[in-house]
Amino acid sequence: MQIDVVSIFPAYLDALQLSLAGKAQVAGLLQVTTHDLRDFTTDKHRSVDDTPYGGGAGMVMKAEPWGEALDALATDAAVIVVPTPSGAPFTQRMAEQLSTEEHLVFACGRYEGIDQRVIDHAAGRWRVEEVSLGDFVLNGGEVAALAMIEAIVRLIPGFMGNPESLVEESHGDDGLLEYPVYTKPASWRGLDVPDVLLSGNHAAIAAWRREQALERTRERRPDLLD
Ligand code: 6GU
Repeated sequence: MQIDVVSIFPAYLDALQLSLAGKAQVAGLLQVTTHDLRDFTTDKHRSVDDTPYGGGAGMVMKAEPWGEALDALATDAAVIVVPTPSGAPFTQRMAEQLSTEEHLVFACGRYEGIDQRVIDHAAGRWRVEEVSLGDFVLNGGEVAALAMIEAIVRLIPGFMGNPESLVEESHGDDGLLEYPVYTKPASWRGLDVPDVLLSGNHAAIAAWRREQALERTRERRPDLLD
């Protein structure tokens, strides 16, 4: 998979060279390339933003550099991902789908967002997904893109050292949050690991874990049970 990320702060994405995503790149499963939006400007001030039509606070990212960047980077096979708090929710299902694509281009906006004509024009040429991480506001799309890319690339076949760890996790196929987990020692600061986990009774362990997952989901995310 090829991932291109366009941002005025490409260094935000440096963390992708670390850890598993870095190993996946060395192994050739993944290539992440970051780009500075200002390299696609043509004016001497390399300006990327301007005041909003209609007035209001803040600045809007200009269409021209984004148009040039997408023209230069997006192949016919590309899916354009635009992280924005006004996007559709980014979900595990979306991560699974995007992990099957051969080329993703992340367009990271700052300020009040990108001129809407960039998205509308791109949508005539590529699949464009405007996506949000949740109901809170970040200063720009970079941290959101980092999170989305990690969620996506860990699903690429061969990426995880132990693919079993993808099988039972929160937001998996059963739609429940993950059950609590424990490791040695069996007793720590007066707190004991639940007896059933030491019983060796695999059916009882599975039943306990399912009950815990249900209880957690009821408590924290009742919307997932509807
Ligand atoms: Cl995708 N972008 C920004 N700027 N803020 C967010 C977000 C995305 N998701 C949640 N908050």
